Amino acid sequence: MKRNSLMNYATLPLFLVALHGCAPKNPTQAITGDAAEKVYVAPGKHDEFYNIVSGGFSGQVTVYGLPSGRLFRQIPVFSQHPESGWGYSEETKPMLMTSHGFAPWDDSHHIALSTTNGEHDGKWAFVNGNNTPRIARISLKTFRTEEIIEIPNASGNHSSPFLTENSEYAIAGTRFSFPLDYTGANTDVAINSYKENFKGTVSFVAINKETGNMNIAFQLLLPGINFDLSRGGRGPSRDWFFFSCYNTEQANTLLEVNASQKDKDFIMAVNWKKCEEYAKAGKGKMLGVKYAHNTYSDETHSATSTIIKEVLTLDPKELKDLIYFMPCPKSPHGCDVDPTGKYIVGSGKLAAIIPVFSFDKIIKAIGDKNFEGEYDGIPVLKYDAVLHGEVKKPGLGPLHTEFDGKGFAYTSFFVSSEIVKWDIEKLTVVDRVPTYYSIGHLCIPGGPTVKPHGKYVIAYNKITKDRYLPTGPELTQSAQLYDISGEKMKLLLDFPTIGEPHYAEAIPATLVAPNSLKIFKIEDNKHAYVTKSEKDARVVREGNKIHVYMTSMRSHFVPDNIEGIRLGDEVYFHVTNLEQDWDVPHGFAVKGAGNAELLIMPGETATLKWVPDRVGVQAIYCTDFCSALHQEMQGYARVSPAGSSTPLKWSTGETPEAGLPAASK
Ligand SMILES: [Cu+2]
Repeated sequence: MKRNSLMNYATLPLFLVALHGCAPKNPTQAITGDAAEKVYVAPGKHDEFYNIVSGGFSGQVTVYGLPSGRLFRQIPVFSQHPESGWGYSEETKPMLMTSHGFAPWDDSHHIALSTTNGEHDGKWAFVNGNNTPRIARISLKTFRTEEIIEIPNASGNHSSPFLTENSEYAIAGTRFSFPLDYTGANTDVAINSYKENFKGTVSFVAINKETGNMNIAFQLLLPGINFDLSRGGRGPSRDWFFFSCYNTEQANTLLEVNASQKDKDFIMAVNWKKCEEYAKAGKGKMLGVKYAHNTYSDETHSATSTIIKEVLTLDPKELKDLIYFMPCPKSPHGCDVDPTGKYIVGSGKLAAIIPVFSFDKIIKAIGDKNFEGEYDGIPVLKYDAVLHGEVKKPGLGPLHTEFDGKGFAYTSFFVSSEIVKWDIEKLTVVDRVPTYYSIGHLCIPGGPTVKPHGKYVIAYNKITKDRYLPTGPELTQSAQLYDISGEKMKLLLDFPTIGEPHYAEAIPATLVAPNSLKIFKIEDNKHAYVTKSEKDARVVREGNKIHVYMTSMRSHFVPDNIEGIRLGDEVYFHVTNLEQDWDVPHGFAVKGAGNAELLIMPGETATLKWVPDRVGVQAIYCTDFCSALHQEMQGYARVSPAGSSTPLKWSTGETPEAGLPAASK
């Protein structure tokens, strides 16, 4: 057996390399004559779509315009971001708290835009953190992260944060099974006791319809296998959720060989309505856990982090009619539901076909108890009983599928580096187009909704190679835009991305732009240290803490001269930007601060903590070029020795020359 495994180990990578050799040889020829015209957005004109893209190992989310591919914004989510002070300012530090403490990084993979009745509603974007399992919610009004919830009993939160049809729930499925770490669990076990001791979970995170606020409603306890991707049903299948599962071999080492032994793994069908019913009926069990729930308020401009200590779990081994496995060839990755909700597409990374499952047949097979057996106490439906059909010879290495709403599916093929368009009813391939190179996810605007907006498909590629000017060993990450309005797909544009782009969604600008917030109203600012006018600016000592109530306005700070700070003090600069004009942020920085700058939006308050490490006078200044006299927007903070008697003093406009009036004090 061992020899056999090693032989597979040796030959499999070669097989994949050989397949990779199928990548197109003549990349520039694929471009069509009218491409430039189709992606050109004239200066001053707006794009038709927002493309909201996960930032991969940057842990952030980026926003581009389509069809231009222009970068608009990098939204800080799971990682500190010096550009805006995210995770550095006192207000935002709690957003990065986890049960492991302060975690200033994650690996974000998938975007899910909120939907109502299965259609984009333009309210929120959700994104998963893989490494420290988390889901974040971004407001599409402010393009800021408003909430992050950690997922307990999870490891590698990959099949996440996909949504139900009315955004009732976001999903978080563990990728790695492991000895679950709820209170009292035995976690100190031998790794090769995988089959016995390792388990998986899928969490249903409820979303408040009005506020978007999340809470973990319940968690399913599942067999120890890997959960990869998922999609909520829609229309007839709206009460169900589908997950691709691999490593049903339950291997704990050399998975590239040992998790590729079986011809078929599973797609797991979960009746989430039933789960909800059982959870409400008290059929679950509370387990002791520890996870962080962080929320950011636009009223206080501050975040709070709370540790939660229990989670409701449901055990499908006891509650029999919650989940079913469907055999799916081979090591499935993508698991996608078409806009009608009638078909579920599995994409086996090592499969030579694409299986398409029929929701009607799944329901019938469940009713008829048409099972081929059980897997770890869960019924396994018969493959032939639930199959709509197979797409034959579609390509090599299918990963993900999106839909155009006109009866066609578009599947990405990593190994053969192409997008393949096929007819969902007839299961026939109708077009294929090369990608440069090795596409992972793909996105059609509205592709995962009941009403795709069509028009384009975007390829998010894993390898860039020769597509851009070289920048040393590391090349830019990249995406490609294709026109799908006609019968044949046409390559229009390459555009660079920040971080490895995993999944993305695109939404018509008309659903988002009109609601975009321009300023925070200063009168609504409820920050604990707000300064609403220059006359209220002051400096307050509380023991060794100094609170500077500071304002910024073009082009000065009040106060801009501060004395009486002593070595050993902690200084908190609470800067309120008094501007009430769109797109006039001010920055704040001080020499010797061990964190980033602040970037403060009009009407907002933000706090920078400074612990001076030496005696002297340090400059403070605005970091965002705000006006013609931005370079004059500066001041000084004097630090005296510990125990000094220098009085606490602050001012703006006070000069040694007699007769010059103080601008304020
Ligand atoms: Cu400024």
